[in-house]
Amino acid sequence: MSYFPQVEKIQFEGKETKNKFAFRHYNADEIVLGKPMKEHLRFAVAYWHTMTQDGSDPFGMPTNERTWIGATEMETAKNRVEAFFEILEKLGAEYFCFHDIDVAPAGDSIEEFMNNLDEITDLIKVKMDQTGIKLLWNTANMFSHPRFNNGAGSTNDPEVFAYAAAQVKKGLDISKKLGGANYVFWGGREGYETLLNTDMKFEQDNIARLFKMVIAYAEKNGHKPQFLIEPKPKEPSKHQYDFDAATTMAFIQNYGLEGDFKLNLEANHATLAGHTFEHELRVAREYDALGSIDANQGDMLLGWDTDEFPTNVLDVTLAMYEILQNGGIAPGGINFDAKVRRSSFAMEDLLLAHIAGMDTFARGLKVAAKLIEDKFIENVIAERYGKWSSTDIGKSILAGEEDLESLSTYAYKHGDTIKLESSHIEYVKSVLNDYLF
Ligand code: XUL
Ligand code: CO
Repeated sequence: MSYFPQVEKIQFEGKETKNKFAFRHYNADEIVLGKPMKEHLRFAVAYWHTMTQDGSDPFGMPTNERTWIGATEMETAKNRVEAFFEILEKLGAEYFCFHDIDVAPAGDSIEEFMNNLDEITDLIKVKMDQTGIKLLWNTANMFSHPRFNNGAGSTNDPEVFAYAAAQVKKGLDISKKLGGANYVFWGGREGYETLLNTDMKFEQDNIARLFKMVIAYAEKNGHKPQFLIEPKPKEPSKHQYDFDAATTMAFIQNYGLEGDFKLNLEANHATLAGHTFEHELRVAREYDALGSIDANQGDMLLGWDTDEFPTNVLDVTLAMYEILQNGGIAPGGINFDAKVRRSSFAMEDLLLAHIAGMDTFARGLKVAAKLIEDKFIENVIAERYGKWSSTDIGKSILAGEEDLESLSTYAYKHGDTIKLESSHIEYVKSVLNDYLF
């Protein structure tokens, strides 16, 4: 049975097409910088927003029309697997991501939950084998259930810590069964409400303790995906420990988790932290820790995580520039951690929204590739720092031949005749616009 009988596999038809179920820019096999677009972009669909989001918000009831709701929770879960793979295949998206509770009902006990997970992930495996679609990452939802209201790894209750460990162990077993390339930790409630009752050091030590158990188990289990931490500064916690890329790298280094752990960076989380997305990607890249991305966009007029589908070509271009400069995103990918707006409630909006996101990333990729081919940004930067290589004083500072005294002597001699160069930022931005339009 088909959930989208009116839609065939989405094809690339180019910018002029009037067919809304067509790609206007994403052409999977088109070569960009020596590689097919699909290998650069490694698109993934997120189970939670696509299959379980119902369109409700704090002020209103569900709006989404979803034809996979069955008579029981298990029936719905099974229908969702069918529908999800139809969406992946029709979009030509080769990867997917999910939380444990997205795919299987929690049941009435931990045992029932785990059994449900086994049954549904067996079904998912059959679909993966049939279609060749791969698991980019899975994760354990350790933030929705009331037991986690004081955190999971950072909880004040060791029994909750044990429950979290059981969920992660299961997540790793599922990752092994499905050949997951990465495994994500987003610390939804790994943070605090008030320092009046919080031992911050103890909580962070315990998160690291859980992560070390994870590494040990993965090694023993014979399946070690790339572990990724997904930073976010707030929401649902008032303050989350993995605030942004730099804070999370400090955590990773502080606890000696480098290499095993990299970052999964999300655009809307970057903006919530007061950064651009490209800033977060650059920070990760400089630590050799750019693992994967959650593609979406926030609304600059709102202060929360709106998880919109990415449609801003400038932002995506600058993100793709970082990804290309990183040598690509594999074994990570571009996961649409994005949901349709409440008023886009039709089934077909799930396809249209992903087409919009994929087309935007295709455009961003093409523009970023052109910027690299033309060495546009490279030249701007080389020129801005040019004096470090064109002057004797620049060269000798970099060669380690100077100290405070010698530089002080130099400054006394030349300090009043420094000739500054303008950065011409407006000109640079205007030329960048020529690349976009
Ligand atoms: C929440 C968020 C999560 C993670 C996975 O803001 O981004 O969906 O991506 O837990
Ligand atoms: Co995310």
